[in-house]
Amino acid sequence: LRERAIAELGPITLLSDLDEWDIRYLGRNKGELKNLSAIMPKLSKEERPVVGQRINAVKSELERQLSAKRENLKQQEMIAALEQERIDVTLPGRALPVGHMHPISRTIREVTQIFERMGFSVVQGREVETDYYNFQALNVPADHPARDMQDTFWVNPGQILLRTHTSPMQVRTMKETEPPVRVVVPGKVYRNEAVDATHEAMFHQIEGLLVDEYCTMADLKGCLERFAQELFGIDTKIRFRGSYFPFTEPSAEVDVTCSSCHGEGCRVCKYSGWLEVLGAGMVHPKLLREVGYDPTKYRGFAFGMGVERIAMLKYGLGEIRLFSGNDLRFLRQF
Ligand code: FA5
Repeated sequence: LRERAIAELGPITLLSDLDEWDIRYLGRNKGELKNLSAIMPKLSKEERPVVGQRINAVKSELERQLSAKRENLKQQEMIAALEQERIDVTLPGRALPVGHMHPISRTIREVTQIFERMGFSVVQGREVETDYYNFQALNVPADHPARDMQDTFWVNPGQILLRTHTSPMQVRTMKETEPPVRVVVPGKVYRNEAVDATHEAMFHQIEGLLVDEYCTMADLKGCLERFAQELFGIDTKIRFRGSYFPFTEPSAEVDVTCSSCHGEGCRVCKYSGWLEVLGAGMVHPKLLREVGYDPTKYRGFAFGMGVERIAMLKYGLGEIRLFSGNDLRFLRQF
């Protein structure tokens, strides 16, 4: 048995063959050595220790040879692998695909940077708000018709909601800080809205708020004109149209000249030459009182702009749904 086992071990070159050999001779179940031990009970008392010792000696020897062979084969496999997988370190590397900023994130960054240069700081609000901050504190009581201006996604009807605009941050900011206040607040907002080419149910706004002892509608106009010219170019004009928001008085909707149509009218602005991008006004004295400011001493202006609408203007797009459509062919153009 010993001679046969050793003779068979010699020519083995594969680790898998070696495992088979191991099972055949040394296997604990049906290995040949094990089978040999089965004759022990048939031997006489004197023969048993002699035969037993001999079997053990062969077993140890085969085990030793097996592990030596295994080491040897492993090394050979490694050498072969190293030979085969040789790497040419002088080859140029493969370029990895690099991601980039989403056009909406980029627009938010450009807009907030313009306001930062005018002395505003950027703060973040929360997307899940209370009825108090989204409506009541903004002078929209429970039965007020202005609630219908923005259809609401409720988390807990009448109490918790997905904010319909970034204006709740006006109240939160004023409650937390003493005047003077100068902040812009970018973020997502949600409206239960019929979606079309210019309306999304989830979109982004940037809120602006300034409160100081001296502050007029002219400051608001100057600030927004400067913003529009920095973002869209020095020839850009803005236009104020009288409007209504419960939290500003007076209120206005602000349009900017469409930079896509070069005077002829285009799909982006529906051939009018103007595109509405934000709502604005002077902070209502009721809000100032609500947060504990003295309305005879302080005044403020606020505005809220739609980021998608601004990006549409900037990039000459007629379809708002492209931004959230996840079509890489669209996104890779930015
Ligand atoms: C508001 O949300 C007010 N909170 C804005 C405001 C802030 C007024 C501070 C006064 C003072 P409005 O609902 O008009 O207003 O929305 C503001 C802007 O968001 C719009 O001018 C438009 O650019 C954008 N917008 C509104 N609805 C949608 C929509 N469904 N999809 C994409 N953009 C929208």
